[in-house]
Amino acid sequence: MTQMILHHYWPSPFAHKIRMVFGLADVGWRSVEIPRVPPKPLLVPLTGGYRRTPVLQIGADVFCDTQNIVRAIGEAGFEPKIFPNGCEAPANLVAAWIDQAVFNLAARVIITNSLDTAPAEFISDRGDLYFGSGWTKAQLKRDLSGVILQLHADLSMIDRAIGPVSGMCSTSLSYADVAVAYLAWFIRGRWESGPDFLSGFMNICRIETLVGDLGDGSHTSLSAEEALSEALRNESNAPRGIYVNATDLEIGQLIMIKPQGESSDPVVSGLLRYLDCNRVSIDHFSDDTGKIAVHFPVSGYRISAGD
Ligand SMILES: N[C@@H](CCC(=O)N[C@@H](CS)C(=O)NCC(=O)O)C(=O)O
Repeated sequence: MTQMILHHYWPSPFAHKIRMVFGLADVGWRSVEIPRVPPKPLLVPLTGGYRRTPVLQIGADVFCDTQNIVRAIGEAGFEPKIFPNGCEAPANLVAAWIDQAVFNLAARVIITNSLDTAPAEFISDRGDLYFGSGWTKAQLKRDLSGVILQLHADLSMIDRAIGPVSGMCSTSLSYADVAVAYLAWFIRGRWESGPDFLSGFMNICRIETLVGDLGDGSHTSLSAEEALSEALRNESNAPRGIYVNATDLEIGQLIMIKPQGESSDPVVSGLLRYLDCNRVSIDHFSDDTGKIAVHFPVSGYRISAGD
């Protein structure tokens, strides 16, 4: 199998989650650094327009969103290391809740605290992405203390669920612990009160250290241009078909995909290649990549017929 390529930037917390999964499963990978804000002209030919970070490329297959990326890494033979003792279902549930609910609270706290110090272009981009178009600095500041309370409540729940020994969902570390660790890494590194805030959660800190000690696998650097030509040289062998009853979509039909919720994420469209209850895949073509398959998760995404 061709070695996996992670398109990411080093300060990205979601990318850090995937780098820690590489560490957990001892995966060798290649690193393509992408810009922190659009335009991302050497990334979007691979994704059909999806602009979030990270993205995983395996030849002519491109996986968007970390829940889908982790599934793809598991399918490449690393499942037993990512989900020891068959803990896949509870680990995915924990990670999904952290990604969708708890991460957002942490992002609100961190962005609100950097409103007056981070570059204006960055704040404006992330505000539209995470809070939708109507957000204001004044409202974020008014909401801050309540958001910190919610974050505290969620971290307390996580801390109690971990307990004083072993991992959260298994006797050894799993993807659930990686999800806890990336959240802690984000809060500790990007919020000046983060280390103090986290010091009240001993079990979270224990997991953060254990996962951090695993490192991030071994990687080499690759240019974005080389990654595009790798897509061009390869062909996707990803399956075709519809394996879910609750849909009237058909193979080959134009569909639209967008992350759920109020955000400035662009809509991605393409011809439906595959759909099951976890994954939706489209066929995509660009001059830079040739024919490729782009894969998204179903959970957390709006999928509809294209017009
Ligand atoms: N649900 C997505 C969320 C990814 C996400 O929001 N990533 C942040 C970076 S940590 C992002 O895309 N920020 C905007 C950007 O990089 O352009 C996932 O799990 O991959």
